[in-house]
Amino acid sequence: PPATASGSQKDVTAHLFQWPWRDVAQECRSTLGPAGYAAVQVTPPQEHVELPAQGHPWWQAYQPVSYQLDSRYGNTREFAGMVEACHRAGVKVYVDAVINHMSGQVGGGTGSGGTRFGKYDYPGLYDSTDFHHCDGDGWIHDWNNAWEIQHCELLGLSDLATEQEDVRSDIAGYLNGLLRLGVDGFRIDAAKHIPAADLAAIKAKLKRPAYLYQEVLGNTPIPKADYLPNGDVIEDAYGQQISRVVKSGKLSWLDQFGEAWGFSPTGSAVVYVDSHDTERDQSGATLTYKDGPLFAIGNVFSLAWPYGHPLVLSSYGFTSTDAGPPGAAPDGDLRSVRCGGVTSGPGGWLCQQQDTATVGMVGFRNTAGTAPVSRWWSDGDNAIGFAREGRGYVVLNRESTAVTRTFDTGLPAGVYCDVTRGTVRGNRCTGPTVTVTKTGTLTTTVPGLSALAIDVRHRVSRP
Ligand code: LAG
Ligand code: CA
Repeated sequence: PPATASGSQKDVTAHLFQWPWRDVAQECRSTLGPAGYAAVQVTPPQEHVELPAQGHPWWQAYQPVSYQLDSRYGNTREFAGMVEACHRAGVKVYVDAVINHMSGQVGGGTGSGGTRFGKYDYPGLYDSTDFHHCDGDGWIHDWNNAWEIQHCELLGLSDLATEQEDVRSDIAGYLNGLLRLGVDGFRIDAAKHIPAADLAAIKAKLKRPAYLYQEVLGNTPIPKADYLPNGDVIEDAYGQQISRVVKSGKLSWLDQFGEAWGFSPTGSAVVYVDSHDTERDQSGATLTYKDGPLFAIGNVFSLAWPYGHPLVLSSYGFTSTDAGPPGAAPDGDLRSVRCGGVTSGPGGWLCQQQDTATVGMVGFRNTAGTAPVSRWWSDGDNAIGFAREGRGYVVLNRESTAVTRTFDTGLPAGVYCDVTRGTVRGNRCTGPTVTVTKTGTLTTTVPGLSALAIDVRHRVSRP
């Protein structure tokens, strides 16, 4: 990521799950740019299947029909306008690239751009010879077999023969078209299902530099490390562990959170508390918006802690895991996003990227830059505090009762805005402030199930 004027880094990406391009453009201008997000991750933009009988589920987007940018999220012109608007706002655009497979529609169908297709037949693009055909039903069955995982069908989705030169060229053609429109990078969907060498060959065909982060879930039988020569990897263990610790462990365990936990190298890891997939995981293991203050604690920790490049999920309320985005017309067309959803029931658009604490912590992270963690304190249980030396200080209290104490922040004296509750406008904090003394101490009370964070760019007065 690029260095900012102060030498700190911007490295938070907002994933605007299922947002139409015009709304992403507006969000780049109004929130993402001003808040200091580095990038936005958008929904797969290619033509996709249409499944009216299933109520136009969100996952239509993960079944490509062609590489035309003609989807329920918008057309090529709207996509290009979005990239331009985001760039003007200083926000990069990362595309979720579905290149392991095409559709899983055995009977074929008509795509969002009007293309008629069969499961192994995409006119003018792919025919049956461009796909893998495994024995039996063709699906992946043995999840301990690396060959099967990469050469058979994930969920019955027709699996592209990425070892073939013509298939590689068609995929690279799609990605190059996006790069020509100004796209800055790609989330490689289902990367684990594509041999790392095939991805390397596709990457070698790209005509402009592109940032890649590859979705390689787990480490067996296919190690994430195999993919590091191509770019970054999604470290899915991060969200699992942060969820486990916050839900049922102790925050005091987090003092070495990162590589010491067996995670990928910090500079190569993309991390999240939850993703569009894990927020739908029915086991209840994942911290999601449904967890309220516990989610907020995991989220604040994640943005304060210098491991990996965080992805902030912006999603919508749902009861059915298949439910498409809010307010869609019966034909699947999307209306523009209106924030302000509630966290129960279908609920509407949640717009988590606008939450005061999230915006505040994006600023905190940018301000902290590469400053190391220091001055770690814990109550040995579920309350912790730590500095990003000389740049910021954060307290997380997952106990049910308040913590009152004098924290050693090491920060310059002054009055600071608690960026988890307020924003600085002019020289005033819209939320509560706290005072750091000239010895760098802060005496305060942090209520149960809450957080406090201060940083040197949000100091509202000096002594
Ligand atoms: C991913 N990463 O590797 C995405 O993050 C994940 O959301 C995608 O699954 C998956 N890979 C394939 O790109 C999603 C849904 C699936 C859905 C799939 C294809 O989570 O539920 O499968 O997209 O649309 C659906 C049905 C399956 C069916 C399949 C094929 O749910 O029951 O077998 O379609 O017809
Ligand atoms: Ca494959």
